[in-house]
Amino acid sequence: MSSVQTSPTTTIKRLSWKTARALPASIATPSYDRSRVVPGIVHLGVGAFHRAHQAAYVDDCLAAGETGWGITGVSLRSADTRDALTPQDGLYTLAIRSSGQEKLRVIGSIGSMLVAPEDPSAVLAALTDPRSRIVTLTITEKAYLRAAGGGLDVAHPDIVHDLANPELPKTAHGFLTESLARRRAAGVPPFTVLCCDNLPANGATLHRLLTEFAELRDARLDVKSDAGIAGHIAHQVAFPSSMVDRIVPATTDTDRSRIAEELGVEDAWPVMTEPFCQWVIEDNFPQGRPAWEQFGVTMVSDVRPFEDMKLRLLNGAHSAIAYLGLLGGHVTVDRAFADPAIRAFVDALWAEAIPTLPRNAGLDTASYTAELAERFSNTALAHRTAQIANDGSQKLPQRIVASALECLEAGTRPEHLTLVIAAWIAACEARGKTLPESHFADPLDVPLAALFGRGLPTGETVESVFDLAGFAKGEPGRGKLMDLTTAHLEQLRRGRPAAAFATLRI
Ligand code: CS2
Repeated sequence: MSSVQTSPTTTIKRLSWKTARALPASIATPSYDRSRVVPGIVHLGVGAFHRAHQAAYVDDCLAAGETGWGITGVSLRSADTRDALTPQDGLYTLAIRSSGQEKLRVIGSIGSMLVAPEDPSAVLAALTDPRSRIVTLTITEKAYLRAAGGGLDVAHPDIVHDLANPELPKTAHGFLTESLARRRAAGVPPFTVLCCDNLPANGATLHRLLTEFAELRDARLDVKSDAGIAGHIAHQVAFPSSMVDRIVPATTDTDRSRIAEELGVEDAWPVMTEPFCQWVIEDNFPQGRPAWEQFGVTMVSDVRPFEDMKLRLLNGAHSAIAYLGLLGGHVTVDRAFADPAIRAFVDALWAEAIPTLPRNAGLDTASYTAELAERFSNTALAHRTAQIANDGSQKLPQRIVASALECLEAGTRPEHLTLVIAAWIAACEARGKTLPESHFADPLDVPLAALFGRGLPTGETVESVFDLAGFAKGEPGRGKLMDLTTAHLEQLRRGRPAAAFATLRI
């Protein structure tokens, strides 16, 4: 039996299929026979979000008797999740937390785990296995390697590497393209690619980026376009878009100890989440799919309205709360949201963004924002503002900049939206000063630090940041957005967010 050595004298049993049978009755455990489950889904990016969301839906399907959809989890970077879960037979605890309540459930849908940098061939083998009919992804915005402006970042070292070494890829693009090529050569139908990241039109976006990558690969291998893999990916592979939603704060050591006490055995990596869970998927799965709709998933023909509403209202507000919260000294979302100035700001932000959402799509924005307000007030989650603050340059385009540009087109002034951009810049500038140096991170940290080091006037700083991040690239409203952002950043540079709020008369 696997175990954890906690001190020279005590050995605590580890969560596993065997120990799960003896857990307290209040904890739900998988009731299915895992030896009958075959791997049907390969998931890239097996982090906490996937384990709180998709893996739980698949666990429901397996509990209902499906056997063809076990998950092979792949980490594209670190071995941490594999190291934590493999000794537990892939099992882990999902803690569903609301103010004053916690429900525990053990999830068993992840059958095995692979670490791409350790063994890229094993990942390619899993992706090429004819039983793998769906590949899902939660690799975060930055792993799509988009250049400023949206196309593939062809100069990125990992893209350059993967084009030169197609059999030893590092990126999702490299793995997907090589395995689709091998499947085609072996006469195995392509898997369906289901993107689950917070990008607009995420399936279509990945489809475009992958086709671009495959075109470069074909050109390098000197393959004629009709024989190349790019045409196959462009025309024969399905990329349904999906909207995913569940708030998943990072697990802390306190969480680990509490869960171990509840279970009576050690779980090296339990996942914390909220009761709310939503998944809306475009129903385009030529090789079949689990009966997700029986477990609360909404299958639709066009995910766009749901996606826009979620990105602009939930994620947009999250980023606002994160940066304004950090500048105002709030460590968690619920504490920041309880600050009357931030709460009023978020209401005003929603009022600005809502008119940019698709009309006649049946969206009920009033109940959506009321529910968001409840979710943001969940005191049991302790969702850190610094966690959401990560990767702002990758997140703000779809959460904030897109709606701000549409406000301008419609003739309204996106004052609150541009204040979020200014707050992101101010929070980045504050690191190493009023905020700890590595409080949060961004792929642009190195050029941003160089830029801030030049001590430029506010307007020039804003323009350089827009250039670096590609915000509103080529858009007629870019100048106006920069002006509004500059006015807010002037205020924020002078003091606390209160000064900037005052301009907005909050
Ligand atoms: C958050 C999201 O960290 C972030 O950027 O806004 O992870 C958010 O919690 C999820 O999208 C909720 O579904």
